[in-house]
Amino acid sequence: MKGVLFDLDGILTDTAKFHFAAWSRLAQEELGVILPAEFESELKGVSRVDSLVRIMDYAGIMNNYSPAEIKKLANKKNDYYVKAISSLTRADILPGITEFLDELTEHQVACAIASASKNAPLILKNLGLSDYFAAIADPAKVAHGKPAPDIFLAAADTLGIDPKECVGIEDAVAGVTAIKASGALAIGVGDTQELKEADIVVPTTNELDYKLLTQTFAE
Ligand code: B16
Ligand code: MG
Repeated sequence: MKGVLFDLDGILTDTAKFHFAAWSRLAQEELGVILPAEFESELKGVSRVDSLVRIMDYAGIMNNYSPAEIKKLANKKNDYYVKAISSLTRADILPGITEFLDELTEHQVACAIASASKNAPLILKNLGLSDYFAAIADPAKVAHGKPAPDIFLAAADTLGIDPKECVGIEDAVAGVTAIKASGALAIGVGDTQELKEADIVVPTTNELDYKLLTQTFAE
């Protein structure tokens, strides 16, 4: 095992609540709909524009907007979101993550980010984690979002490591599917049943450690 490909939202920090708050505000102000709570998990790993399309679909107004108007709405949501994540600090790193990254550094395992978020560099900076990652795959440069493997393939490629020698870590079903399709081994963080496609599932980020990675590889 030579590399670890990290999802960001839900693995390094919990930004789903900020995404949901920003989408809820936009939906209420601009589309006149209240989003049900389920949208918080339904939009995990889904790209910005695809999230908006799903929300418009829910509101039954998809056909009323031009591509330019959709872009404007997506930008407005991003303004709300960026404002919210500006308050992120080291205290917002999920349990066990810093220790896990220290262990990987110690064992000279390369780390990359495979996130759908175009805000990944800013989030890493605010969390003080940028230096742990040799690469951040650019979601703007990949053809297909998760569950397609593209972002994980791009992350492994930027590290210069074969995906088969990598482990991907994800909290979303679409993300686990993407990891498996890339050829990397998948560790899911969350519900065993929901993430059953993963090679191994742990309940929280606290259980992530180097030993678990080597065990997953040995199986
Ligand atoms: P942005 P991940 C995903 O990140 C989020 O889970 C998803 O809710 C969000 O819409 C997407 O990034 C795009 O984010 O609007 O910041 O570009 O889970 O793939 O790290
Ligand atoms: Mg995620």
